[in-house]
Amino acid sequence: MDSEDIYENAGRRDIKNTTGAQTQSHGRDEAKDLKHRGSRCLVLISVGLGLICVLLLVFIILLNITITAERDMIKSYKNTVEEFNQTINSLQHNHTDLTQKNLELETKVKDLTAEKNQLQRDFDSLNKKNLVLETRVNDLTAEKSQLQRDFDSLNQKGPVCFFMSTELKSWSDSRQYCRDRGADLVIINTEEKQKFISSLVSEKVWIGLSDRETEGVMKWVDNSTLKQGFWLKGEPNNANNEDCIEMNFNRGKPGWSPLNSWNDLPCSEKKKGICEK
Ligand code: 2F8
Ligand code: CA
Repeated sequence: MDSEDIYENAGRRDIKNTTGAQTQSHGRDEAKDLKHRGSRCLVLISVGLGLICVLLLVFIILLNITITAERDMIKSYKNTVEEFNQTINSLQHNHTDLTQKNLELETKVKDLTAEKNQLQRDFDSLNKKNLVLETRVNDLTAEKSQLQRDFDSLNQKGPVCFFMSTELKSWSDSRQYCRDRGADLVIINTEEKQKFISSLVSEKVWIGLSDRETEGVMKWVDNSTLKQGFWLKGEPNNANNEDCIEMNFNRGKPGWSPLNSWNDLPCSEKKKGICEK
């Protein structure tokens, strides 16, 4: 029952009771009571609404706090994401730098490897040249020693002289011819001597070289072995049991030269000999 009904009913009752005074006073009390109850209802309703408002307010405040907290969290996430992005960018930058440096280093390594290979080739080539030069130095040292020995020997012997036998004889008889005169068939162990003897002769002559003892092992009359020969092309060929050596004089012969003039012949052939004293 709302307040209007209450007042309406109360009014109706007032009209019904207009005839009696007792009934009038009783009606006034009821109206008062109704009014009082209506006021209480209003207070209760107001309190309820107030409570609802307070609850709503609390709810709104809590909601606001939650929203603010979530907003802060989102902000913090955003900051973190931004930091991650910056870190990723920086890492990408570093990666690009490192890739570039790696490429540069690879190129450098390639260049250095090529340079190293070139240096190795130069080194090998120089090593080969050095070996050749060392061999040459050794040869020249040996030659110098030989020349020194020859020089000493000549110094001991006194002046050297060469002469040619006057008769045509076998190699042995020609040697004997020289020995009879305090000499022996000539030993030729240098280019200079070969050229010199060659310039003296104008016919084929015996020299002091043979392989009579052992075929193929040429020995001089002082028993030393042959070191350097001045052979005609294709000689010695032992064509007909040929163990004794002549200095050939045939300037028209193909391949002949002052440094290419020796030939092996049968020792029995008769020719003059060059003696050395
Ligand atoms: O008389 C022997 C002599 O004969 C030739 O020379 C003329 C041989 N030469 C060649 O075969 C090229 C010599 O070797 C040989 O001693
Ligand atoms: Ca020969």
